[in-house]
Amino acid sequence: MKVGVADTTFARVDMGAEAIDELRRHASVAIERYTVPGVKDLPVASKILLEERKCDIVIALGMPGGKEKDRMCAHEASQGLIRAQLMTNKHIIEVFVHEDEAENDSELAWLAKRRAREHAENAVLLIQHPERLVKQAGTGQRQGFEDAGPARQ
Ligand code: RDL
Ligand code: RDL
Ligand code: RDL
Repeated sequence: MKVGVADTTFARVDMGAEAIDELRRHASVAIERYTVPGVKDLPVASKILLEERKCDIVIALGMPGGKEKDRMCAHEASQGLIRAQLMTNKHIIEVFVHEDEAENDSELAWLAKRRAREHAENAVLLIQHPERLVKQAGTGQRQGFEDAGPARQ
């Protein structure tokens, strides 16, 4: 199994390194990294990782800033990532951490690292153990902050 890791220099946390460290716990996983300037560059980097560098799945990590134009930028990047998935019929796990999700720098670093690791785990499950995700269906999983958990009657 080969996992592509696409990340950005715009992000204020090295989310790519965090995802790779998590992936390295799985001996059977080969890793290919591609770093671009910002989130809008992630769709083509991801498509190249899937098509030319023969990855089975890509983890695309980025950090939209807190301004309105950054949110627009993130939405556009997200649309591009979805298009790239439909063009290749392969998953691209989008790991975005909005800068304004965190109260301060230390929480931002914590959140970005934890979300990167949890989605790296999701990528491995999607390819190698999809039945384990079926077991988690409807359980209110979140990446980064606490899981929401199942709604109870
Ligand atoms: O193609 C070069 C850039 O346009 C591209 O890297 C953009 O994604 C960069 N960028 C913005 O121009 C912007 O206004 C980013 C953000 N906001 C942002 O919030 N997060 C990014 N890039 O990763
Ligand atoms: O590719 C990995 C994730 O980006 C993807 O699974 C998203 O759909 C996860 N997600 C969000 O990132 C988000 O901000 C979800 C929601 N909100 C949401 O409200 N409901 C979801 N997913 O099912
Ligand atoms: O319930 C609180 C959060 O889950 C919610 O605010 C999400 O929208 C936060 N979020 C993002 O903004 C995002 O871009 C999440 C993801 N990506 C994600 O991949 N996984 C999350 N939240 O759990």
